[in-house]
Amino acid sequence: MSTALNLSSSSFAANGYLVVRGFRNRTFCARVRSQIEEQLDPLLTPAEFEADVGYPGAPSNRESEGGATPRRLLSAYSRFSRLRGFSAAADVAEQLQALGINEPMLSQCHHNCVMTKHPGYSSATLWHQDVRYWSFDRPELVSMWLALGDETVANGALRVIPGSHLLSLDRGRLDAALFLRPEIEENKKLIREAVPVELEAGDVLFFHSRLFHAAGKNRTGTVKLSAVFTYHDRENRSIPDTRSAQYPSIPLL
Ligand SMILES: O=C(O)CCC(=O)C(=O)O
Repeated sequence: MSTALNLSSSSFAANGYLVVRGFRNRTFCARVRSQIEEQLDPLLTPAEFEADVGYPGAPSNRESEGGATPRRLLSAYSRFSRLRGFSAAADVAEQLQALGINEPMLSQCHHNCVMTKHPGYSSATLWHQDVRYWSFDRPELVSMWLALGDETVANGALRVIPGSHLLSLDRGRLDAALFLRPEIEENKKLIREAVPVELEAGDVLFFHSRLFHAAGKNRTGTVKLSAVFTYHDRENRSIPDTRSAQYPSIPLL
């Protein structure tokens, strides 16, 4: 169990993200990685492939070179016992409460995955807000990103635009898939404010569902593994008949 909580919510409220260093130790991360590695070769399902998302740098289809590269191992809560324990742990609940999620519920519908950013065929993720495809009463969810190894710009660490969760942008600044249109002058200015979030194994990034973020390809020779879970308040319900309501959420308290 970690004691590395950061219970100050003011920087999260202003910036839309918070890094808590050393939330878990390297031994824990190594144990989680070994559970994950057992499911990477041969690849166990459910999984999402780089070829499925069509992001820049992704193989064009599953049959092309690199087309079998996984992007995420899905349903992490139910398939990895160590991540199940971690994602619903008391200190996670306490940290989420400090960030304004009073009665945290883990969504099984969104994230709930291990991101597997492979060398060679990983893609870049353009600037987006996660909540764009999610359906809740209020767009106020928090995701928790656990680095299972070191995350650097070279292996595709996340970049975030501090404070962008507070912006309300005209629809015209986003493309058809709701990514920021990089050719627009105002967007160029916004993107210049971005900062990389470099993490060491065991560090955790909490980020608001409206925070604009992006990530590059993995340009190193080693796969980058990160576990990601999303939480909402019990009072912030998913809209019936949407993808967000497909599976029940898990109460942490
Ligand atoms: O690691 C990446 O490529 C970015 C992932 C991401 O932003 C997301 O899944 O929302």
